[in-house]
Amino acid sequence: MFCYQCEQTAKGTGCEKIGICGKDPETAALQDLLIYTLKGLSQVALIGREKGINPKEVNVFIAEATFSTLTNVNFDPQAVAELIKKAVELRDELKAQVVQAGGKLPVNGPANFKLADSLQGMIAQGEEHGILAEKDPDSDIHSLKQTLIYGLKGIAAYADHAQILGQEDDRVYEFLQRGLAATLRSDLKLEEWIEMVLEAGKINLLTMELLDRANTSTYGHPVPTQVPLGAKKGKAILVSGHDLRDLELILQQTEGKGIYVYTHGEMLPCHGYPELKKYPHFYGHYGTAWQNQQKEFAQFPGAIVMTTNCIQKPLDNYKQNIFTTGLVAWPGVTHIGQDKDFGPVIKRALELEGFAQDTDKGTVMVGFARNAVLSVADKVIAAVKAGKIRHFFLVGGCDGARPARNYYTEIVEKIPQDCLILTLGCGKFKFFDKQLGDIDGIPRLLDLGQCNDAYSAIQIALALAKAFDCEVNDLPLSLIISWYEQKAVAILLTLLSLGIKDIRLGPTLPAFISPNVLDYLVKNYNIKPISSAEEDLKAILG
Ligand code: SF4
Ligand code: SF3
Repeated sequence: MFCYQCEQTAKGTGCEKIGICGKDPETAALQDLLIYTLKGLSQVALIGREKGINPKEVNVFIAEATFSTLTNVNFDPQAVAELIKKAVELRDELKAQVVQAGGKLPVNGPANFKLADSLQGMIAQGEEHGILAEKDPDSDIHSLKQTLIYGLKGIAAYADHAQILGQEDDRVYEFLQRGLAATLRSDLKLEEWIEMVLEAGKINLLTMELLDRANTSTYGHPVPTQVPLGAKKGKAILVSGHDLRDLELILQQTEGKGIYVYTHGEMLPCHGYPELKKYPHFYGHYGTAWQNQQKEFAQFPGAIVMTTNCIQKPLDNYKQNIFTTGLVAWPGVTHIGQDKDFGPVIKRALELEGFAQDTDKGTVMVGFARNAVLSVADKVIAAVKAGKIRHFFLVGGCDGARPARNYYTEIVEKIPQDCLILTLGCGKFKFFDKQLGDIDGIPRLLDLGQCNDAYSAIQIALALAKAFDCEVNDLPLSLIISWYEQKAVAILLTLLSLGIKDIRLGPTLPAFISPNVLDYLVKNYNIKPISSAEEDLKAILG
């Protein structure tokens, strides 16, 4: 196997024997084969589009299947194999329609390959189409092709979330297909690849806007909300991942059953949505970020549901308590299927002891998405003009296990009192429960939401730039980003496509970025790796 799509990659270069995330070589090969198959399906879909054939089923499937290969989503070889079979089935159905409409199909490659009958045969096929086997002879083009694929995985995740809540835009689906199919091409020049990668950033902004609309039109705009970190005596279900609809369904299905529902990880900001917080048994938040789940889940006295990334290998001491749904899968873990009947989860929660008593561990504030922040924009702008707010820091992104990530805790602790800190993503768990005070009633730490809510952060920055009649790059704003998986790659591409400069990225730079591509990013965007909290603060604040 070879995989270097995430920040945790082995030795900072690539996982070759087994994934640090727990992905085994068989699943890695199958994921490679799935991406290869999706490239072929995308080629056929693009030709179909020219002939006026554009089935929704194909569009949605390509987004879902691409999302399933994102880090920490699907570890089940059987589930990946089913997706490959479905991709081939859709491809062949679409080919027949395209031929009938007079379309001309590619004569070789993934639009034509014959899928092996057995799982072992599929694994062998996947090995033939891995990242290294498909390597472009030009290492910079190879780097940009991989960057595009990882950006597409992030876009696919956001598109899938938006689609679940009824928001779609065909430009997103078309780009996913064009991007996937483009990676088969050998005729594009370096500049064209750079353009394509930046286009991925633009499409991701559109996708995040769709998702923002999906979330806010379904559940209302988040409002500032105190979330307890302790527990309520009684039976409990813990919901992790990013899928708001799954959480809503769990809240509905547990009504009146004497079960309290808790959020984990990226579900924390859900407490701010009016249409979710209205459930009296939606109690509080448990635990921190994904990399601590083996310890934290083992101690949770109820059932646990993983709705999206980031699942870790379930330990035996809680394997019977954890469930997956949507695109998440782990071999041997009960999966809640498309009927979304969470009955088995409820049953398990009622069997388990639950929390024996009420415990108070304080609270954290969530709900500072764009609507809430922009409603106090006048106050914020006045505070900046009066010199009470010196600088804004966006410290956000993913969390992870690497000790170098303590940088993010340190910098938040050291940011001076006259600065505001905006955050989003699970990276916040490095500092989310710190009491950082306020400036004229404006909390110094504003939680904008999930990584899925990066659109809010961009809208806030654009609104501030408008108010101060300047460009985002001229604002007293510094972006200090932590990345781990491919949604963060998509967001980074969006920031670059908007021309945002001076981003500090860490804890390490992506292994898939070649030295020349990095050089291009440094020259054009002044992107830089994080250094130490002191040095970076000195450089930013002078
Ligand atoms: Fe390694 Fe990350 Fe790929 Fe997992 S997703 S195999 S940790 S590079
Ligand atoms: Fe986190 Fe997995 Fe990226 Fe959503 S939950 S930010 S890593």
